[in-house]
This record gives sequence, structure tokens and C-alpha cells, in this order.
Amino acid sequence: MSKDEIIKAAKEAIHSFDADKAVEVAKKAIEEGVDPVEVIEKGFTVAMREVGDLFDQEKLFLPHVMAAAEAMKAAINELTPHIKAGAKTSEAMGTVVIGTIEGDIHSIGKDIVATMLKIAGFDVYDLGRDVPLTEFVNKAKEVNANIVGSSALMTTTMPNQKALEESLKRAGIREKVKTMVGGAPATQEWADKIGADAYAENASEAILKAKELVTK
Ligand code: B12
Repeated sequence: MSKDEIIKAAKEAIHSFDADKAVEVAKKAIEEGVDPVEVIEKGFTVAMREVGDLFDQEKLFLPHVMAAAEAMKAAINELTPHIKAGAKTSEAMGTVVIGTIEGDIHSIGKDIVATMLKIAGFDVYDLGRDVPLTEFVNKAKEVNANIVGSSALMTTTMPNQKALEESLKRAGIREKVKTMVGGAPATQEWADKIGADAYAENASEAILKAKELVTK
């Protein structure tokens, strides 16, 4: 199977809510030496967003989205052990506290970012999903974080990314940490508006931005 065929099959597995097929495609990708990150980003993620659009248009319903998400998670579990680590340095790249923002339970994208940051050599504290703002602040203080990353998948929970900026300021640690925002509705414009230090559209970009933030 060629790379394009694998990416196409990855999309089909999500659109047919088929976890077994998704795992099969993931295994095939590894067998054929296709970059797992490319399969995640160009295949599974693109299809998940399409499923979201169909849900929005009421052509699909929540159980479909849930089944598609399960298929995606199964494929990611298969692929992540095969993501290649970057050039290893003896020192850790920095410490990142990451989570999905309060009120929001979407975790797949945040999980991918957290995993890839770990692979890139960061110490990562993943607080999970629907994380209260105080938990981000307390953890950042406790571990002396270099970066605090938040994920928001809904227009209704994005304002909490702004509230997180304010919470970090109130706690007196905003100057000590860099902040990074992501999630499908987030944009560079949003990051600028709320005063976040960086925005990344996907996990690969998140790694590049995180490296920039700690070396700046
Ligand atoms: C899967 C999914 C679900 C799953 C989530 C499973 C899970 N464990 O995560 C389930 C079924 C549980 C779910 C529930 C709901 N969902 Co939903 N869901 C989706 C869907 C289809 C895909 C999200 C996804 O996983 N994408 C794949 C990942 C890989 O992509 P990603 O998350 O964007 O992450 C990438 C980047 O954004 C970036 N990134 C992500 N996080 C971070 C963080 C940092 C720091 C950085 C730098 C980068 C970064 O890197 C990631 C990797 O490349 C989206 C559609 C969409 N367009 O996003 C809707 C969507 C987000 N959901 C939506 C809705 C409405 C809901 C519900 C309210 C539905 C309901 N009626 O109950 C609930 C939410 C309840 C809540 N309180 O949160 C709406 C939101 C609309 C809005 N208001 O903005 C969407 C947009 C669908 C739609 N078009 O209507 N959902």
C-alpha cells in the first residue's frame, strides 16, 4: 500500500466508525514505513474534523462521533510507540503543564500534543480534560513549569483560555511561564487577542513552538 492509500484508508476507517479497521491501517502504516505523525495528521485527524462537520449538519449523531473517536484513539495507541524521537539531548527540553480547559471534555488532540512533547524530550504533566483553572496554576507553580498549554475544542470553552491567562497573572506567575493555546477553534489571532505566547495548529507545530518558547 502506498502512503496515499494508507492515508485514504485511515480516513475511511474513521468515516465507517471502525476501530478494527483503524488499527489495521495503523499497523499497515508501520509495516510500510510511513511516518505515523503524517498518518495521524493527514488521515485520522482530517476525517475526525469531517465527522464533526457532519455532526454539525445533523447528518451524524453523537454516538457516531463517539464511535469515530474510539476508532481514532485505537489507531493512535497503535501508532504513538512508533513516533520517532527528535535528536536526543541529555537535558530535558523544559517542563510543560498541559490540559483541556475547564468545561471541555475533548481530549484526543491534547493527548497527541502531550505525547509528542514527551517524545521530543519535554517533561510533561498532563492534567487531563475539563481541568479547573486553579489546577493549571497550582501545578505550574509546583513543578516550576516553563510552559502552560491549554486545549479548547468549543467556542463556548475558549473564553476559559483567556481566563487562564488572568489566573496565571493573579497568581503572580505569568511572567515566569510561557503559554500556548490550541484546539480546533483556536487561531493565532485568538492567541494574540488573549495574550498567549504561542498558538499551534497541530501537534508537529506545537513541538516547534514549544522548543522556540524555551529557547527564546
Ligand atoms: C471527537 C469529538 C467529540 C468526542 C470527544 C472524545 C474525546 N475523548 O476527546 C465526544 C463524542 C465525547 C464529544 C463530545 C462533545 N462534543 Co465534540 N467533537 C469531536 C470532534 C468530532 C473531533 C475532535 C477531535 O478529536 N479531533 C481530532 C484531534 C486530533 O484534533 P484536535 O482536537 O483539533 O487537536 C489538534 C489541534 O487542534 C492541536 N491541539 C489540540 N489541543 C492543543 C493544545 C495545545 C496547547 C496546542 C499547542 C495544540 C493543540 O493539535 C492537535 C493534534 O494535531 C469535533 C469536531 C472538530 N472540528 O474538532 C467535535 C466538536 C468539537 N464537538 C462539539 C460538541 C458540540 C460536543 C458536545 C457539546 C456534544 C453534546 N451535545 O454533548 C460534547 C462536549 C461536552 C463537553 N463539555 O466538552 C462541537 C463544538 C461546537 C462549538 N461550540 O464550538 C464540535 C466542533 C462538532 C461540531 N462541528 O459541532 N465530541
